[in-house]
Amino acid sequence: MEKSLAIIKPDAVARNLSGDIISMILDRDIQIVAMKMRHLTVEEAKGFYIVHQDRPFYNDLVEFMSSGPVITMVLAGENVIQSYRGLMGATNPKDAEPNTIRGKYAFSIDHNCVHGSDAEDTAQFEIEYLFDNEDLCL
Ligand code: IDP
Ligand code: MG
Repeated sequence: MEKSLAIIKPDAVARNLSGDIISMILDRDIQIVAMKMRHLTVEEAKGFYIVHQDRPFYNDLVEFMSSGPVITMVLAGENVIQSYRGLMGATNPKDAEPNTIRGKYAFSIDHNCVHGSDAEDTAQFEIEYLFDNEDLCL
């Protein structure tokens, strides 16, 4: 079973969108096998987004992701990485379909409500970064 790491970002948690976002995930027949609410430190957010360290938006992204509580989840299912990315919608909500999470709720590219792993190797890094193996209910 493929796994992906999902985050409900601080903007969506603060706007009380977590319940609907979780429903949208479960309605897609994606399984949630671990879930934890947490407030990432700046250092934790920096490490999580280390692949983007040379991008111009890195510091803003780190500041945003550590600005308030997030909900972190491990998703499981067949082809879950691509199916959850499809459900999230495009990075820039202006390009996201209306029935996607970002299309429905996000206001801007830097406050876009959700994160999802983009490949098997990044999923493995992100899951191990935020969860212990025994946290997963497989
Ligand atoms: P993704 O979240 O759709 O995988 P990535 O390219 O991996 O998109 O970028 C990670 C996050 O960085 C995005 O979700 C978004 O919040 C932020 N980001 C990406 N590109 C930009 C940009 O051009 N300006 C500001 N923030 C950006
Ligand atoms: Mg990404």
